[in-house]
Amino acid sequence: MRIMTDHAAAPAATVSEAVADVVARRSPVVFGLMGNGNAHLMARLTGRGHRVVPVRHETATVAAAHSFALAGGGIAAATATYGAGFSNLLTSLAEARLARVPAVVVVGDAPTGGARAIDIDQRRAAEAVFVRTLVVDAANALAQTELAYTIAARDRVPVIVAIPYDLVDAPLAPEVDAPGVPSSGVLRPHELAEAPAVAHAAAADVAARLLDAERPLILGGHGAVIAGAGEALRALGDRSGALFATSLMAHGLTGSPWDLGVAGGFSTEADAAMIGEADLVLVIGASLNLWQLRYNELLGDEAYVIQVDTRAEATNPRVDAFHRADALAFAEAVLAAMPAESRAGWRATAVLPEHDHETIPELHGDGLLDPRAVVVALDDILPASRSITQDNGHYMGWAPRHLRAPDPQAMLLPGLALHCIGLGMGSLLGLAEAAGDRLPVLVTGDGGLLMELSELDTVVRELPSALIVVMNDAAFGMEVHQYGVRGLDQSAMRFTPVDFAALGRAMGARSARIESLADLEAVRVWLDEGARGVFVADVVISPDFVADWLMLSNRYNGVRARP
Ligand SMILES: Cc1ncc(C[n+]2csc(CCOP(=O)(O)OP(=O)(O)O)c2C)c(N)n1
Repeated sequence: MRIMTDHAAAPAATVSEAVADVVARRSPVVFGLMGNGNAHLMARLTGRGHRVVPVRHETATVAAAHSFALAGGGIAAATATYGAGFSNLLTSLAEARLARVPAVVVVGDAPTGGARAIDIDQRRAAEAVFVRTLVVDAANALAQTELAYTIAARDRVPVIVAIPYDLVDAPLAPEVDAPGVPSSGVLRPHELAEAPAVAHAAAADVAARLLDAERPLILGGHGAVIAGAGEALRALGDRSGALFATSLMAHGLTGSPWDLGVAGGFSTEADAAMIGEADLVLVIGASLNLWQLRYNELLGDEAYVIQVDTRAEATNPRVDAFHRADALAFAEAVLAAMPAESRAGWRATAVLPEHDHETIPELHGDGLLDPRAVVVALDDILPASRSITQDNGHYMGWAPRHLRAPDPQAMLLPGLALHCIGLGMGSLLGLAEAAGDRLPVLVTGDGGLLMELSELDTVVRELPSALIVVMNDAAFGMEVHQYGVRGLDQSAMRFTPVDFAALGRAMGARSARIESLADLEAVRVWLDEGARGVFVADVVISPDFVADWLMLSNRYNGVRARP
């Protein structure tokens, strides 16, 4: 994380200055785009030397704050003006909210005297994406902004701080306290703020079942990442001889050599088959959605499934026993209920599948690159100290499967909650601020990148080092392989190829067009020379190659290929 030392600032005299000063104290970095509603706020922040990353589209403000938090940086602030600035950030706000990621989002708002012709009902728009708005005034600006941070941290949600337009430059009045912390934010039906204490009997029962099982498996999810339960789960697995698997959002959760990787649609056949052999599955902080369960094909019929989660109830009928608890507290309680000596358990006989990269060809039948071969090659080239983020699209299974990451905070997959493309560049900005010495890497598609191409300017301007890998199939590959394959007209799915290497150079990045694995030498040279500045690798992949996981999904959805 780059820490900036703020200049000493005179005490806040206005509403915007008061909000800015709380933001500067609580957020190491602010991602913003200026307009009438937040000009005073942003100028106060930049004026006092606080780290502000000015972006080119408001989507990137919350997307960056989202990834900053997930990468371990803390709660970042995002800021935009009222009306158009606010509506531009709704998509990334919705994603952060659905993904349960904390952020404080400071926006302009209609004046206190009433809405003008240009105003929209921002509070209702925010409520529609389950986000709470705190409106500040001259007497509560400090307290309300502090409250926003308290709620964001406690409920793991983005919270909006709205500054009415007539108050942006209003002098502060004697401060009155903001109302106390409300018992809940704008919660969705299955969400509850706090989990109860762990019941000893439940922990003892799970401990006994883990030790009785022949082939125990621990499947950790994002809830376990949030709770910081990785080490405790690793200890639990080591004690009980269990194997591990994770959800997509918990990639590398335990760091154990006994990890079968991401469970579900992105598993290899061999890993999925092994997961299917487990006779006891302890699911901790994972939602067991259809994709995670590989369309209900992942777990064996005989497996006993225990789910531990902060949600109100089990999220899948496959669950035999449900315990509502915090992942870390529960893992520690189960560990405490076990004898001190470890047993070999499943590890005595388990042989983890080797990933046979040799069988992946460099080129697909059309003579263009096989995306899997590129990702496997990149894994060798990239330094071990790396932080990866990825946009969404047809290519999205390869990075979680083939790229190693030092920990779950270094493999971010924004957009999964809302099923959204176009958040990758914003995510890269946030990831890079929190990544320290790790090389920030974005894997994106040509469609996703073109949606947020303007942020290439921000990335080049703001990041000392970053690699952007464009999986360029000159198509909305996801749509081609889901809908083109059904016989739908493809005119709005396939495009004239875009030269991202030229675009990168024009925007001030180094770049290369990658048409063979040998062309990756350009990336290697850039890395060897110190990875200075931004490198755009325009990887020309086959538009015809279809991912195994998409074929799985098509099979499940009854999609039949038509000419
Ligand atoms: C904001 C948004 N708009 C549209 C979609 C539908 N969509 C999902 S994947 C995709 C194609 C993405 O194309 P690209 O980034 O090139 O990746 P590819 O699928 O080709 O690998 C589209 C349009 C979406 N998920 N989100």
